[in-house]
Amino acid sequence: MLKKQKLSLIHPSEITPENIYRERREFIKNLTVGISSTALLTISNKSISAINTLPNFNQSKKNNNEKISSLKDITSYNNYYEFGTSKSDPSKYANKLKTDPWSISIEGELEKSITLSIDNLIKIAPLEERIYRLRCVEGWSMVIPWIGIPLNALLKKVLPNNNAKFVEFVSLKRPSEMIGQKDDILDWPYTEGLRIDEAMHPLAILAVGLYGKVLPNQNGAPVRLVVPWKYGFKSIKAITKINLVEKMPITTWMKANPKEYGFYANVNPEVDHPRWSQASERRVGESLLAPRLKTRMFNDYAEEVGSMYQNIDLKKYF
Ligand SMILES: Nc1nc2c(c(=O)[nH]1)N[C@H]1C(S)=C(S)[C@@H](COP(=O)(O)O)O[C@H]1N2
Ligand SMILES: [Mo]
Repeated sequence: MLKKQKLSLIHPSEITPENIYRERREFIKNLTVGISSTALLTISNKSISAINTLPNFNQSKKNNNEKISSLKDITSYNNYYEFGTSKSDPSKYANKLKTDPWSISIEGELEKSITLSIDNLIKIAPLEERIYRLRCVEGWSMVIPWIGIPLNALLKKVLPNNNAKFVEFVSLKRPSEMIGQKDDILDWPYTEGLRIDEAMHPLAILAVGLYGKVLPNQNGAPVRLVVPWKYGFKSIKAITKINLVEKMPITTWMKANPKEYGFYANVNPEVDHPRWSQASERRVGESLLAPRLKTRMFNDYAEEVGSMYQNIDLKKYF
């Protein structure tokens, strides 16, 4: 499906100096240990945390000449309304969330519904590093080194039937630990969706880590979606359910404000949000005086994903 592997699909060995690469190999090896053996059965969220003792990413690492955002920015400037609407709320309050044990149920139009622990989820395919730019509809972006598995590896395992036209994703609802859910600013649980072909696209991943570590709670632990050609709000955090459905799901943001948020939410510099221009973006962490960066069609993945939207009016289906 991918003609040319570019940007974040570049293997780590091609974008890091040899020594960092070797450290990365060690890390990946540790993360994926047991994928082909039964050892993994005993790995819990806690033992995955052993990874936290491994060396940090090198700050100078680049992605297509874009500097990777600092771990501090990635973990302290977040959108996660379950913990409050301010960018600093998730880093303050998300540590209260208990992410172990966790289960994701996969149900709907498929051969057989299953429930997976995180341990079993990461057994489905080798963990990979993917460096993606996260572009928020509010007009800022960050470059984030994710660790995860392709979403399509999971979907292929559960054998969707011919009625499975869309995939609905549902976040956790647990107001006792998610203090933002005590307010009804959104209709909880947070819900998102993709068309089945979008969900099968190799760029879409389920992330369980970033910066060589287990995913911090404020970034969506223990598992979140990352769809790099779409606005950040499609990348739903703390997933508990994946539902294969026939009809297009109504997502949280569509319900909250259908004039401002559509189902597709493809990054598109030519179609503005009513309140924010989408033509350019500010990189979080850069000086406020730095010139804004030009936003690219499909967040620069036009070559990879453009064919999925050839026959639709992107102004109408925003
Ligand atoms: N469950 C849930 N997922 C969510 C959100 C949220 O409020 N709740 N916010 C979204 C938005 S608007 C963005 S921009 C990204 C931010 O991801 P980050 O904090 O890891 O950068 O998460 C998305 N996923
Ligand atoms: Mo966002």
